[in-house]
Amino acid sequence: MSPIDCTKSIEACASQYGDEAEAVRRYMYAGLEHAKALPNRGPIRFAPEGKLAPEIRSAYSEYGFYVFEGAISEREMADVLEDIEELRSRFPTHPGSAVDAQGRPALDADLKGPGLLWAKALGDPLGGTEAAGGRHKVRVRELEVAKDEPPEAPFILFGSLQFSDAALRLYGHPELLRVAAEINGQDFAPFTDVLFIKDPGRGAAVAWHQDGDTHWSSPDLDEDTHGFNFMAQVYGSTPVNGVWVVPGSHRQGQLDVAELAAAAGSERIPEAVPLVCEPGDVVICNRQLVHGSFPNAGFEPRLTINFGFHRRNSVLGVRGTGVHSPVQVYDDATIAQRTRALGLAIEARRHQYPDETPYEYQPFRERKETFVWNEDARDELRDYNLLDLSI
Ligand SMILES: O=C(O)CCC(=O)C(=O)O
Repeated sequence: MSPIDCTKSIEACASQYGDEAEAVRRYMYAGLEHAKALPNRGPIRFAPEGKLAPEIRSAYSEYGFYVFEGAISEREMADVLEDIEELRSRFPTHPGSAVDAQGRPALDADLKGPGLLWAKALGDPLGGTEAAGGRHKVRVRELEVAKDEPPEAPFILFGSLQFSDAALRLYGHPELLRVAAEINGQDFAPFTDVLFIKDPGRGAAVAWHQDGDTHWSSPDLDEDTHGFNFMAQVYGSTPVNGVWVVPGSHRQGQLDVAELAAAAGSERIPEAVPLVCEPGDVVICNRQLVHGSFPNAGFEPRLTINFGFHRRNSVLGVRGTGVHSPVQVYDDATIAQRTRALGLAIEARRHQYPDETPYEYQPFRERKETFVWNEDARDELRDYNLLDLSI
């Protein structure tokens, strides 16, 4: 497979920025070169004694992200692509609609929790708003959509494991789960799972921000306190449609993103690099990194299957902030209940890939907790994300 050539998209995207076009062009090409030169990409590798290869661990620690190239096999990618197409056929026809294009109930009809979030096409729905505790302090420039494009575009699908069997099976990926255990401990806890949808010519921006709300002023804060997201790339990711991150910012505590933009004199933070991926790559991305994405004014789609994990002691006994789920204190029982999705994922994956050694999650082993994957299990997943561990 030849790497994605995004030059036409960079040119088309830059041309939308008027007198900033040349600056955008230069920023995107420089970011692309810088990203490719960083020593934080390659296949998932484990050392002979089974631990994550030390150079991967240290590169993740230094930069706050690592691109696991080809982490999703061709076989699994075929499953993912087919599933995503089917999933999209169940999207509501437009914001507020309860039916899909075939008149069936839309995939998120009658949920208690959030489903599909739409955004103004090529807009910035979050920058400068109070959403998610006001973490997206600076608006990024909104771009003009073509006249024949709909005014709103699908943006984020919350609680994705209940809608997509392929996303559920990916959640049980044994090597990714081994990485999760290395970073967050064998008793790691779940976070949230969403799809970020950035259709070409439509996908909205996610203004610069750091994730995480609860522990910034803790004396014990360290680089891994607020966990990480795996960002699995279905169609790849480029400077035009992808997430940009400021390498190393996850180690600097809570930063003032407005100040960073003011110092840059524009929304283009000079130290940032794009997550450059081919289809099937999975990025581990520290939630404390300064990160964001621009409106996708290029020609390539991006769809990220996002799923995160925490250290247990970052969530146990902690009062959530309500960003991803209703406010509550996360006790052992709540964490165990939310973690059932992981047990179902591992079991669903075992059905699909019987020749693979399933991941063995330590708390299930200790509790002798077992799972069955069937239609009742699918029902159990409905609204599972109301228990997201939102810190
Ligand atoms: O995928 C994107 O564009 C934004 C992702 C993001 O902000 C996040 O995962 O926190």
